[in-house]
This record gives sequence, C-alpha cells and structure tokens, in this order.
Amino acid sequence: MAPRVRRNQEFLTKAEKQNYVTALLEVKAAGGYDQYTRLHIQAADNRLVHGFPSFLPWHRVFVSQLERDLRAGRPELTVPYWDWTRADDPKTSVWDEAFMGPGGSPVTKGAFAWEPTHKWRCIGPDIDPALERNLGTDPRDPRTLPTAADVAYCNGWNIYDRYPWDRTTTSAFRAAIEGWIPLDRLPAMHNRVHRWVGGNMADFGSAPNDPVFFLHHANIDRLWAEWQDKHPDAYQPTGEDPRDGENIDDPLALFTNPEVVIRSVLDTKATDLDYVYDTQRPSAQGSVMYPGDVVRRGASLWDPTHKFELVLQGTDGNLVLYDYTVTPRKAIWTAWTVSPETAVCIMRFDGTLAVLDRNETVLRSYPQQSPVRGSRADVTSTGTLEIKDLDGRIVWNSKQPAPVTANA
Ligand SMILES: [Cu+2]
Repeated sequence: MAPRVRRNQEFLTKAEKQNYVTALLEVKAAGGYDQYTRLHIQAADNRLVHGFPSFLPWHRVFVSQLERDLRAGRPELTVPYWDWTRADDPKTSVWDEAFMGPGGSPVTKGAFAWEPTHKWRCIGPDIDPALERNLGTDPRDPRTLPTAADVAYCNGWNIYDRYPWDRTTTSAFRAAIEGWIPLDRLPAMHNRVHRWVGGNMADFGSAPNDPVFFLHHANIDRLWAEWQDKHPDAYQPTGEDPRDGENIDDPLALFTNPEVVIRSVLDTKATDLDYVYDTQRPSAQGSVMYPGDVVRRGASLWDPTHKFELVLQGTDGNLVLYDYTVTPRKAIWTAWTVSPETAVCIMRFDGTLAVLDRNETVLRSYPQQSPVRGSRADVTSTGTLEIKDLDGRIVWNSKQPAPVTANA
C-alpha cells in the first residue's frame, strides 16, 4: 500500500473538513483528545522536547498518535496541514466557522466554541474552558505570519542542528524553524505562529487545547520532511551529545508505551508512520488525482468500474484515455505529449492538470484558461477525464476539443 497523504487544508472539500471536525469532537468526547493536551503540558516541563534536536521528531510522533486516534473508523482521514505562508488574513479558510472556527476571546462560533454546546472544554492549570484566539491582533504581542521567504531561509541551512543543541543554537535548520532566537534575527516559524494565533495557542504547555495546533505542527513536519528529502541522514547529534534523549538512537522523552527511538521516525514512510505530504508528489491512487498527486511515466489511473484507463505511456510519453468496453481497446482522448523526455502527469495546486518533462517544462496543461486552485482530476465511469473544483463544478473535461498539435 502506498503511504497515506496529508493534504493542505485549503484543498479539502466542505465534506472532508466536516469529517475532520466530527472526528475531533468524537475523540474529544471519548476523552482521547485531552490526553494529548496533558502530555504536551508535561512536555513543556521536559527540557528535551522544545528547544532541542528532538523537537521535530517528538512533534512528528505527537501528531501521528492523534492522527491514529482520529482514523479509528475513518481510514481515509489524515491530519491536514495549515500552510500559513499562504495568507495571514483571519478570513482564510482555516478559520471558517465550519472548520477550525474564527478568532475570538473567547471563540463564540463553530464547533470549538464553549457556548452553547459545552463540547470543547479547554483543560490545564489556570485555563478557562472557553477556547481563545487573537489571530494577529493581540496588542501586547503583534506578529505577522511567516512568509515563503522565511521558509526559504530555513531551507538554506544544510545542517540539521549544532552544538550546543539547545535554544541558543542559531545556524541550523532545527533552530531556524523552531525559533527561540529573537524574532528580528530568525524567522522563528514555529514559535511565531503559536504567538500569532494567540490565546490558548500562546500558552506553551496547553497549546493543543486549540485543534489548530495539529494543523500547524503538520505544516512544520511537512517542511522538515521536504528538507529531509534533500538532506537524508542529516539528524544530529549522532552520539557525541552527553544528554540522554537527543542522540539518534535514544528514545524520545515521554513516549513510554511503547518507546519511540528517534531513528525510527526520521522517515515518514516508515511502517509505524506511513504518510507523505501532498507537496512530496504522491502517486495518485484510485480514480482521482488530488492536488499534488502524480501519475509517473508508465503508470495509470482507472475509473471506479475499471473500464477506462488514463495512462502516461511508458512507450512514447503520451497521456492517453483508453476505453476497454470495446475490443481492441480504443483511445478516446489524448494530450499528445509524445516525447522521450515526458516524465510525469501532475495535478498542480493552481488547478491545472499538467504533463511535465524531465526538466519540469510544461508540455501540456488543462484547462488552458481559468483554472481554479485546488481542483481535482477524475477518471469517471462514463469515460471522461474531468477537472472539478472543490464544490464539484466541472472546470474542464476531456469531451472538450483537445489541441491537435503536440509541442515539439
Ligand atoms: Cu510542542
């Protein structure tokens, strides 16, 4: 089985977002969710969880364990991530009333408001039961969200961490992305987003009271996973550090049943984790290409009834839709991407289905006009390739006339 895919919350349908909220409320009602908040309160008192090399692996396991609980009875669910570089507008979709809910002190709308349902009670010492958020408006601590330039700054470090392996470390990936150094000197991405959201998220220990905690940490984990793709085997320290709980073969603090050794979670595709992010170009599964999904040369997608195949042909690089209800099979649509250089068909985040060559040059893309961000491509059981927006509206379909000449 291919690893599960964690996706950008911006590209989930209303039904998928509702499903995620329902799962959170169920796990909360059963008492499972608060275990994570309690564990994180303990973690705030443990010097090995924040401000040290194990910050990233520890939170990787933390998010994965909640995800495992949310998936009980919902095998298709994964924790979505919130890409805060996309917008620092409180109206952005993560704060929709039907998803994480809006800001407020306290939050008064959505599934996580204390009144009137009393279903989402915040816990912890000196913590009011009502969820609070300020979304960049706290006058005592005004902040902006990190930008794409801040992400690029973090990615500029080729070293994972360095001596003294703590909150005073500066010139390394972990230090830059976590952020204990004054904000005018480093992007401080993780800490900065906690403080921008404010309210419960700004409380160090009990921050998971706000369910957006997990969407934020999924994004931090995604940035680390992408960095790891370029820097395999980069984790440090590898044995020279005298502190227990930091070295690559040490167990992570507080996860005792079972113990989790750092080395075992450095690859998100490892059996116990088994996920990737949509930005890592997962192979499309089933009949739908979600944003980020790819069909590599030689691979194909089938409609749900297994009568129609969309294939990026290994032989000639052409993207072709075949009808198997007739014998011999019949090509009913093609993108004319015949080339020895053709490499991959990808559903891009901008809403276009594109065929790229080895140099990432676009050989062909659909629709050619008015793409809608977050659209998906679907091989239907009536033999059509359709591109649909998140409300299910068809943006383009293969019955429209295809261009007749290939890009030579
Ligand atoms: Cu934390």
